[in-house]
Amino acid sequence: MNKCLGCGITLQDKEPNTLGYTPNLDNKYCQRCFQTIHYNKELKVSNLANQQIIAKINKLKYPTIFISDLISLNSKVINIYKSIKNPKILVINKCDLIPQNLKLEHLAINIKNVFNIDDDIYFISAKNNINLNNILDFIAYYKNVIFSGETSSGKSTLINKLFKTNLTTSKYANTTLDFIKIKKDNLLIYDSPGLFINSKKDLTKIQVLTKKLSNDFILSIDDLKIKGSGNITCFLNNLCNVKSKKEDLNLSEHIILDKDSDIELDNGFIMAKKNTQIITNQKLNIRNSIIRNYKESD
Ligand SMILES: Nc1nc2c(ncn2[C@@H]2O[C@H](COP(=O)(O)OP(=O)(O)OP(=O)(O)O)[C@@H](O)[C@H]2O)c(=O)[nH]1
Ligand SMILES: [Mg+2]
Repeated sequence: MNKCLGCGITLQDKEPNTLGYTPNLDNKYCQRCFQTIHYNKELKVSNLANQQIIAKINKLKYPTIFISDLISLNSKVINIYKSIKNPKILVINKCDLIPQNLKLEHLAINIKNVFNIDDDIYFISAKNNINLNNILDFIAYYKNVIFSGETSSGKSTLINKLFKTNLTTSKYANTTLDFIKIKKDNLLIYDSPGLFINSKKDLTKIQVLTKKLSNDFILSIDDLKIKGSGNITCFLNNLCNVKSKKEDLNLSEHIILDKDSDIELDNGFIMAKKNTQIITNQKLNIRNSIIRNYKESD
């Protein structure tokens, strides 16, 4: 059976409402990919289980290029990254969106230390062709590699850039539906379905907000409510809904930070200095800060 060149699903011409449908089996792309490519339509599908995808990656045993971005990178993502047993590198894509005053080489060192990672870390932009040579070197060395990572991290975009393929890419989740084997010269490349780890928003811009916490004003970032004392800097997906309102709310989680820390969110993180007092409505995931010597000026 032929597979769709865009998303990897097996093509079929019997069930229009089932994945892989195409009215003509001579077509190279399924109808879903066709509509995504030409009409930028979102056609939702359910997520594959992360364990199933990781099990296949570990079974293939090929060195793995794991892709994330600065806003999505958190302990949940790193735990899944670490469950890949193959030789691997961590690639932080979309570096074109990272504020210029964050130095990428410092960030890479801090991320290694904070998350205890021995593998190489590279910041790249698939969109703007930044630092793609490091990825090409890894591929040239190992010859057979798998691209993995969270949905919408830019795996298929990167493969298209590197190998001039026409994989389907989109701003919506779950674009690639199955493993796609690509042979180029003496290389064997696998694209893979995205992992579903964070609740995702389409990342087109990172907003940086510096706020002074107070006990009277409640800062809301999507569902998170936060008050306290001290200064914080938020690095957030631009689509996060941020509000600050004078409000008397009874919040139950109290924390005093004993070192410079980041509060991990699904679509960003909040950097808070040592001794910041935080009161929130949620249990927080806190890590040592990956930002050091942050200077506000751009
Ligand atoms: N700003 C920016 N956007 C990027 C970059 N690389 C990819 N994107 C965008 O990220 C979105 C997702 O890209 P895809 O290549 O479809 O992501 P994927 O990881 O293959 O997603 P799944 O197939 O769902 O797992 C698209 O809107 C891309 O244009 C980048 O370097 N910078
Ligand atoms: Mg993809």
